[in-house]
Amino acid sequence: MMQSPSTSAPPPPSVESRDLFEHSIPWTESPCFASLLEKAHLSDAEKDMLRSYARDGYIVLDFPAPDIDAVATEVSRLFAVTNLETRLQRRIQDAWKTCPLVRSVASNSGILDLLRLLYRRDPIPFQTLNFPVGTQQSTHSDTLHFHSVPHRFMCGVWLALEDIDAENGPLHIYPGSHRLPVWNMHDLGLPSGQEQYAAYEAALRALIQELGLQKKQVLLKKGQVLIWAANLLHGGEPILDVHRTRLSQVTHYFFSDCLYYTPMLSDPFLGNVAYRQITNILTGQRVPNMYHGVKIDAEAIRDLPPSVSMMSGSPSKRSPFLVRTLRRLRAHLIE
Ligand SMILES: O=C(O)CCC(=O)C(=O)O
Ligand SMILES: [Fe+2]
Repeated sequence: MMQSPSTSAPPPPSVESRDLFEHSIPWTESPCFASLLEKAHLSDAEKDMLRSYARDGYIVLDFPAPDIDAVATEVSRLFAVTNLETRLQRRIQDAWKTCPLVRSVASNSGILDLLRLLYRRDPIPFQTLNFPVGTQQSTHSDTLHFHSVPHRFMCGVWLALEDIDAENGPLHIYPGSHRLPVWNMHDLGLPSGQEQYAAYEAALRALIQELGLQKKQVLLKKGQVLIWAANLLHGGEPILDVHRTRLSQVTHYFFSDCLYYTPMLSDPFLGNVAYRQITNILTGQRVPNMYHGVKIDAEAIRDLPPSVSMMSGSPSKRSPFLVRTLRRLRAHLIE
């Protein structure tokens, strides 16, 4: 006798519903965090730190390596010898590729152990940025630039290579703001792309005002580190003393077994996902994009026919209907 498809389908894997909230989001951001923490075999100090990261979305600690001066000297030297364009940009991206000390900061084993505790997955340092002075960057969430599926498996680790005070453009954060929903371009009704960044910044300013979020300047001593959760709102304060430097390094980390992508450049509901091909700074190797335990070939997805992957590939491959829709969306926003 023929069986109906539903009765012949294999039973779903047996999984405690509670476990889903452990693996689909970092445990410190899970609705089950309190009970997960209770079951965890950790010291009281570790539990306190995890509770504070869960509540505030950041922690500050001493960088677990002694020779910060050597890193600071090396990073100033990088800016002294680099070309004019980089000096004007006031940042060097991925100096880890050529500078062993920058790489050693990104690969510090104490930080990696801590991130393993905070995220319960293997951390993957994938980008370094070094700054000679404050960035004065407007308030944003890093989820716009770096995001993962499952969500929020990303964090920033920011090391002060000299003392930071109110005068030399410290970082600012909005404690607890990581618990807000993720507001990326399409969540705000904006089409993807750098052109809409000003609208994104304005939306976040309105959100902060509406919710009455309280800003905190992060005044770090040389050798201190700030770790922040993916969705914590943060930015750079104005530089009050233009003669001051603000030598620093930020390393951005993803975690194992995720899809990695750039939401700012993606329209997921139009089939356009800007996947990232990240390199693990620890190994120098590419990291596969993983979805439900399966390796995803981002290049192959991009080459699917237009009816399947509607907005990806070259413009000539795109569905005319979606091209028109996107054009209308953009025109509407610019009006
Ligand atoms: O260093 C700063 O002022 C901002 C850095 C930042 O936003 C980041 O690295 O994600
Ligand atoms: Fe950022």
